[in-house]
Amino acid sequence: MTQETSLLAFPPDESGGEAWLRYPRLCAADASALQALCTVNACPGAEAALSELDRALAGWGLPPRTDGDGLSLSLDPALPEEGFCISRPSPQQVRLAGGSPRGLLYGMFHLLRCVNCGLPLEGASAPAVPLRMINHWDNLVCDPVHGSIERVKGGDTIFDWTDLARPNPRYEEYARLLASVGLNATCLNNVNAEPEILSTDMIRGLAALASVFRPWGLRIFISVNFATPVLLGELDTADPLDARVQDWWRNKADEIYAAIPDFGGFVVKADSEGKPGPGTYGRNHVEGSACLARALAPHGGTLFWRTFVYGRNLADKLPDPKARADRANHATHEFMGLDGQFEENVILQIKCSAIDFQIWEPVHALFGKLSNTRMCVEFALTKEYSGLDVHMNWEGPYVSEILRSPLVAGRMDAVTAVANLNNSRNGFGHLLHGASLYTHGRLAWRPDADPRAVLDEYTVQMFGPEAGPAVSEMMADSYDTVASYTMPMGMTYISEFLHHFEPDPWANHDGAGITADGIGVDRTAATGSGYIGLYPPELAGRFEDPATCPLRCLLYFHHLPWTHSLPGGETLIQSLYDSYCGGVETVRGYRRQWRALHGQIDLERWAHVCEKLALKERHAERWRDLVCRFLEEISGIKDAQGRFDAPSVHNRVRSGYRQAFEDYRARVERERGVMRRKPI
Ligand code: GCW
Repeated sequence: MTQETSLLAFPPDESGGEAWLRYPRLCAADASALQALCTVNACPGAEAALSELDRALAGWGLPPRTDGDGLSLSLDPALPEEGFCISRPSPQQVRLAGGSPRGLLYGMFHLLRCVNCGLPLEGASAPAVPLRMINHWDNLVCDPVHGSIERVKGGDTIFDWTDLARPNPRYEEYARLLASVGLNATCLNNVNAEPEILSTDMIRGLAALASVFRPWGLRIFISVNFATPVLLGELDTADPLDARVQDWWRNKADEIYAAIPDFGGFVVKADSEGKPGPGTYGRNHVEGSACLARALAPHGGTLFWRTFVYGRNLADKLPDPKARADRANHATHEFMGLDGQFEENVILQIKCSAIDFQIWEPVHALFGKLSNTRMCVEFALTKEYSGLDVHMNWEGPYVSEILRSPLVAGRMDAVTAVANLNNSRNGFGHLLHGASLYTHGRLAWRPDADPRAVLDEYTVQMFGPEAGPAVSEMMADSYDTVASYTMPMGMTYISEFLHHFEPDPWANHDGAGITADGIGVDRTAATGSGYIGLYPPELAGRFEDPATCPLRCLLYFHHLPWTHSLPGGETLIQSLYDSYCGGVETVRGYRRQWRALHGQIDLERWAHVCEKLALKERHAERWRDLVCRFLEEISGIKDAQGRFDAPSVHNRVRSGYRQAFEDYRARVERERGVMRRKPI
């Protein structure tokens, strides 16, 4: 074979920007189904569904659709509003009915996915959770530390915040992508919200975006700063019990709904990490949320009130200093006494876990303490503590475990996640991190779905039926792998302060409970901070005893001596060394697995992942070397195999992060100063 012919054998290059909506030529397709999809008889309201069908037909290399009876699209009010039903009265006929135009749209995406994946077309489905959402942490103004998106590397915001109304074809692609996995709501800006999001200019821009998103069933939410009336200079207080403040929010909501009749509502981060909230005015979360919720209620709007609060003065609720010192306790104690008191249109948005998106952090105990309050579970696709966009990392097994937990399953009004979308060429920074958004949408729709089956759908659509399964194989355990060489066994927070990316155990190990005598945080009810006692008895019983506590969250719940013996007989410290070393070996294996796909995947996407995996390997080695050397130093116990005796290229982190962190702190303080200077 000449060089020329061998190059021609490669599939044509792709940017990855279409993510899973590629519609490549199909090799082993159901020919009569394809033929059926070319002649269509559609009801009104099916426009978006039809436009997606047209894209698919063109991608598959089929003739443009004509009128006919192959595929019929209809509305059936007996179906759930967002649900659909697909039947096949004969091989040449496909019937798709939706409960509404949105149901039809989701049904169309389902149909096209099934064709792409070679799955049977027939079936019915409806979402288990009404609000399926993502939260962007995009900044209106570039943050000096985070840039245009908080916690997202590898790309900038996709929204032009200087002029949201300026048309951009990417906005529609974005809405299609979200709709294709059943997401129906998006909150566009950072929960650390700038007050300008509520300016009249911005509302005009949001209205323009809403009209692009509307055909795709996507409703807009925005994050708002609790002190907006003060920060915009319009009032001298944001006290939620002050009638002027209540009027201000009512007028603002009226203004928004006049421009965006189907506006979703607000997301609020209040009294959290220096942000103002009802606490600023001596009020509680019920009073604070009611003020905004009542403004939205007449328009059918929803208020998401985040529970991510910690470090507040909880002496009244937590007299025991040990309990108070453990941040895991804070949100639960702050909110559990308020159950049943929130307005009907308030949904508490609760992070999946109590500290902050740590790897394998167990389900947040607060979920179990609320029985009369609407709830939303918040995940992070951003991988803030698990490698950002550098480390291939598919969190499906973790997300699925949380969604299936008895504290969460069947109890959520909404499921959301911090979005990892950006303006990079492939939309995610790391091409394979589209799998996170894909899985989020599919599991929000059906929380009990098998995450591995979802991953398989994604990889087949991304890489075809030949390469797809091998890619799934490589990604399936990638979350555990990241844990194994960063923070295994439920260890928390030993990365640097600022970006949570580099290992920095010397500077930051208190949160992981690392001392000369052992590792882990004692959260037991018997001797520790008492966090375990906040779980229902069955779970608490399992977590309380190190012998029954799942290994992957052992150090989250227990402080154990270095020589503690694990079920396999090895000591804790040795098994940590083995975990770090094993993790690096697994990453090397991923590189081999990916290299073996050379020629089966177009060169551009293949080379991109190759490069990312090379970075991952180097960075995994860095984690291994830095953390294991630190562990040897602090425990005084060497690795039995002497793997860290030789000098390492990885030295202690001396990167200036600390200074950058201080600068950031100073900025937060300045902002607080602004708040204080206003007469309140
Ligand atoms: O995990 C922390 C992050 C902050 C984030 C905060 C939150 C948006 O470090 O960057 O702020 O959580 O969830 O509010």
